[in-house]
Amino acid sequence: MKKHPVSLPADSESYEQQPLYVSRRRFLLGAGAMAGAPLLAGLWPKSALAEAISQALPQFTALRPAQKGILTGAHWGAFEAIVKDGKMVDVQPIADDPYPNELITMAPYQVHADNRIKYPMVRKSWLEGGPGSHPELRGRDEWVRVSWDKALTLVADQIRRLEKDHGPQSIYAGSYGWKSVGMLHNSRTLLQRCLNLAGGFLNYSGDYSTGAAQVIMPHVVGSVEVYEQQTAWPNVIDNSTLVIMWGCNPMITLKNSWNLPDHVGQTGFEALKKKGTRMISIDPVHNDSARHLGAEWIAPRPYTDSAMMIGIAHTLLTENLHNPEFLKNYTVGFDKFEAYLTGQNDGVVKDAEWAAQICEVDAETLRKLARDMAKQRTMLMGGWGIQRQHHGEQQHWMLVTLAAMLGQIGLPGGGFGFSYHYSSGGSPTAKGGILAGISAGQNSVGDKDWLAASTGTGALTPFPVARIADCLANPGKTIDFNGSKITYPDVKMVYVAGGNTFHQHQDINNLVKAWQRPETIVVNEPYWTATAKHADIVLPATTTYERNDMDMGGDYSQLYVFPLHQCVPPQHESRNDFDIFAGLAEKLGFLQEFTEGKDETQWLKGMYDDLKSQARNAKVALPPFDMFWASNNYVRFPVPETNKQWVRFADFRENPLLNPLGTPSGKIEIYSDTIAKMGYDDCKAIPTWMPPHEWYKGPEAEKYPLSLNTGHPINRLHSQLDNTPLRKKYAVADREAIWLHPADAKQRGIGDGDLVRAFNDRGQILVGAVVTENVRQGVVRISEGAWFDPADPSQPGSLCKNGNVNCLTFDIGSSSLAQGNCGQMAQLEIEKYTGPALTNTAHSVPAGG
Ligand SMILES: Nc1nc2c(c(=O)[nH]1)N[C@H]1C(S)=C(S)[C@@H](COP(=O)(O)OP(=O)(O)OC[C@H]3O[C@@H](n4cnc5c(=O)[nH]c(N)nc54)[C@H](O)[C@@H]3O)O[C@H]1N2
Ligand SMILES: Nc1nc2c(c(=O)[nH]1)N[C@H]1C(S)=C(S)[C@@H](COP(=O)(O)OP(=O)(O)OC[C@H]3O[C@@H](n4cnc5c(=O)[nH]c(N)nc54)[C@H](O)[C@@H]3O)O[C@H]1N2
Ligand SMILES: [Mo]
Repeated sequence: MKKHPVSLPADSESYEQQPLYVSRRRFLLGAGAMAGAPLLAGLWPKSALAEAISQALPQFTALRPAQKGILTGAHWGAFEAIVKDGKMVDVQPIADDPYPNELITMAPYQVHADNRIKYPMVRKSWLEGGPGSHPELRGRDEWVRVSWDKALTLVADQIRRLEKDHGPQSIYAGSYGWKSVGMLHNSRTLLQRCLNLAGGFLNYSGDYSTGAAQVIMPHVVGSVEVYEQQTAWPNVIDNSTLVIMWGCNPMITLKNSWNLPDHVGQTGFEALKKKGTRMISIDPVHNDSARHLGAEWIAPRPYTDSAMMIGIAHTLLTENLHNPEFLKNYTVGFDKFEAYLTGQNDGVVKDAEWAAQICEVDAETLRKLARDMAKQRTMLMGGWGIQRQHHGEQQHWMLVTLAAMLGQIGLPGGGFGFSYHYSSGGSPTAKGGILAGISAGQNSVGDKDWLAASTGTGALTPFPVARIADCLANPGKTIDFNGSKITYPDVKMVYVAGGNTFHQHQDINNLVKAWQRPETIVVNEPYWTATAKHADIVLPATTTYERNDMDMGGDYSQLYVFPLHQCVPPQHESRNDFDIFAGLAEKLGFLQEFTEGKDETQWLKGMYDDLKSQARNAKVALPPFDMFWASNNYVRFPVPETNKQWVRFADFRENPLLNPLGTPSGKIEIYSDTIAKMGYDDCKAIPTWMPPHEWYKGPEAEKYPLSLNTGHPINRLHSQLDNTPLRKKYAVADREAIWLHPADAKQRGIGDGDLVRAFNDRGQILVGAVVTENVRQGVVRISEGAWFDPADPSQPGSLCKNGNVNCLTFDIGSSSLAQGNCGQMAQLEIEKYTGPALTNTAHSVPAGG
């Protein structure tokens, strides 16, 4: 099979016993003893060993001749850390990173940040009054320092009590979030491993990234699609003559990856630019990618994309630009969609004029787009912001429908791709092996009776992740989800390790209230984030640079294996999440099961040995673990030539009977009988335009005329790095920036650099004005990720002094089908801020901390 499924590797098993960190000193001694390698001087010298091996084994690269530091890395890239006197002082990118990312320069500031959590801490009222004491004081109570032993005892006691008295569904330990790279020190997995051994826990399904798309796509094309390998970049560069970036800002979003990035995606876009391939960006924001790549800019009204696509489809149909042959052989239900386009049933013709009065892109531009797409080899690259919306399912369904009408799916350089902007989808897949990380184990669910009583089935059903506030606030409530019903249990404890709920979730002021329902909230964190500040017990966690680990580089390419060497000792009293959960496991009586008797090095060696035997099967030789580790070098696997020309859906196109899609019909479903049978009025059986919950034409627009765009930040990963000096690059008057159009600014007397209050009925935030023609009039852009910092934490809805945009978004599901989040939309108003001067305290340490 030519398929390149990219799923996160199945977690492996291994674990360690007396974890605690391996100190830098012990580590060096150990490494030296293992390999007899010339690396004992403290900093890694030019590695003669690496050179020697790489001559014998080309995949064990010696691409870093000027090695200066210790090889480690992050979501933003692999790099060498320069350490002096036990402090990280500088970094340099690895030599063959084709597109180094400035974010790596913040590593020293991450390690030595002023707002690290230094010690285990307990919220005063909780410590004094026990679980459930004064939950309204979360976020403003005092903190009390306790010993590790005391902190672990407090947490273990709650886990034990709740598992016994209220069952596993009373502990929400899903802990959604981007944590850090590393296959061993994987905070969320470790949390779940511990809670599984304790008797089970409540989990979530889906994610904040593609909540809507990943649920609708299996009904349409038989796979989640958003995380699948794409037609390989060399093939796109050779064959595509028109590239549409639909709500897609790849030069920014490709900076970071789930694993370490290979940064191949940016080189693909650069190659298109160099070749002069025509590119069009469809986005209410003239985004950085469009500007850098010289793409044409078409700016629809936000949240109206499916109407715009439907209008284009109508032109394709009526001007006979569609491909009936393809529709007949490879899709089902086009006739029903055609009836919708022509208004057969509702009397509304969905032509370009109809679309134009919704999306406010003129009809002639839409018709021209249709003609341009049809007359050449067109690749539709869909970003994900367009589906992080009410009815967000429709956008990707419509993009697939457009591509199906064009009939180029499965042809070189044609069709659609939903991850060219993410983790380098389309970076050709290498041949070697995949690291399997530590596993969460089974959700064993100790006492089945609890579940039978609470769910009627004996199975613990995860809830769609973005329903968390709804779930916490409404035990017993039942919601629809993808054809089934989910009833929320009564959550009494929340445990977060590696996520930032008070950034990621919509309508933060609503979350503040829902967050007061559980009795106990535990957070493992390196920093005093808003989530940590709103906990009862915080356990200080290390950063990647304080521990040894390994990870893949290139989510889709599986191109590299990077060692992540410990650079400095754990700061203050912080511990690795592994050690924190091993400590809990010990208190709960299953230390051996948790660690499997292995320490950090043994776990890493086990993972590497497993990888090495996969590589051997693929006829790729790797050095033994000790040598790999001692050399301070990384592996770069070879990429087979055939993978460089791999075309997504080519096999399906070649023979749809032999290679059917995973849909009920085996074909692309423009009409889904499965969805029809669910009978939802907010997700129908064909892609449909439905006005969203809030938009510029809704009644809410009278009071709140501006449409919000909350794209992903240029110089952060979500909330990560907001507490570093890189914020000087984007913060305005020390607040998150708001980009607004000159006409909107003028109308309100706002000038560049002014402090602005942005508000609606849900909340208000302080932001700094950037007046720019790079946003469409009527639209404001505030990136997601600024740390929540309420001016008066005792007053829900008080002004957020740092500009957290999720104070303005609303918290409803995208539809009954997917229940994805709607983070990319809201109506709001802004005014020049004239109130008292307010100090930004988002990155400061709370009282007692
Ligand atoms: N309005 C709006 N909201 C959005 C979005 C949007 O577009 N608009 N985007 C959404 C999307 S796509 C996503 S993925 C989410 C992201 O939401 P999150 O994943 O919650 O965001 P991060 O800022 O990456 O938070 C990760 C947290 O883990 C901590 N951490 C890092 N390493 C470790 C570790 O080793 N151990 C422990 N214990 N903690 C660690 C970091 O300090 C940080 O606080 O946000 C979503 N929210
Ligand atoms: N630098 C950086 N890179 C990242 C991340 C990060 O935080 N920072 N996060 C990572 C993660 S977890 C994810 S999920 C991905 C996110 O990848 P995406 O979800 O694709 O990124 P966004 O920036 O949310 O949205 C992409 C573009 O969609 C546009 N857009 C928003 N609303 C609309 C609309 O209604 N119509 C149209 N046509 N366009 C619209 C935005 O203006 C933006 O330019 O990025 C990943 N990469
Ligand atoms: Mo995401």
